[in-house]
Amino acid sequence: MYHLVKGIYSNLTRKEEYSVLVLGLDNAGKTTFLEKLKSEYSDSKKSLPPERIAPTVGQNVGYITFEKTHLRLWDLGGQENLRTLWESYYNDAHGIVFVVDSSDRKRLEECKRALEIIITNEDVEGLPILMLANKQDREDRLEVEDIKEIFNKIAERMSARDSRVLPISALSGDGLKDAVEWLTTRLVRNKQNRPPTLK
Ligand code: G3D
Ligand code: MG
Repeated sequence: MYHLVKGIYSNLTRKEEYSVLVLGLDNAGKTTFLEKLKSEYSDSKKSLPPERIAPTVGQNVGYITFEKTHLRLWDLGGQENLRTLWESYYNDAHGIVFVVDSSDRKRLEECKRALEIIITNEDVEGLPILMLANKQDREDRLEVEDIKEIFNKIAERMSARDSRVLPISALSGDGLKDAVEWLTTRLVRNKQNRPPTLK
């Protein structure tokens, strides 16, 4: 009886969890984005203040809960020599967030190439992809419309899948809620193709 009740209880309390990869060039703001998310949506609300964030070597993992959807976010190092490691995470991922530094015009080409490499990988097929035009608080930023235009050509190749470009400031938190809302809706919608992990 104990085991039966315990079984039923753990079935009822099991959590569905989605894994999201936070990718983008180094210095795009991936770690700042993850820490800001943690400070607003994780249970413990523990996060690093911006001045303590160092360049990421390896990975940071953060858990957040947004309107009953549980996300495990992987912030992977973005330096060129670390990008080849991203591939090994694709199979277990449910969605991708690609962070762009809107104020870094010089690296937009590199950024496009990095995104192209991701979306042409067959393990990523069908996954929702959210592109974040970050650092929108900076005066020298490109507007989100300009970023959209640049990435539209790539997005055309993602025909059947959900993709979106949204403006944010990971530093101030502006746009964060819209981003998480868009993402969680798409992850749940894509549940049949990539079922969440049960915890
Ligand atoms: P990464 O993890 O993608 O490599 P980081 O990037 O999160 O380490 O951020 C790189 C730098 O960009 C940091 O500045 C960080 O404060 C800054 N940054 C991140 N997001 C924003 C944003 O929305 N607005 C502004 N203005 N700056 C941002 P430092 O000076 O510490 O290198
Ligand atoms: Mg980092």
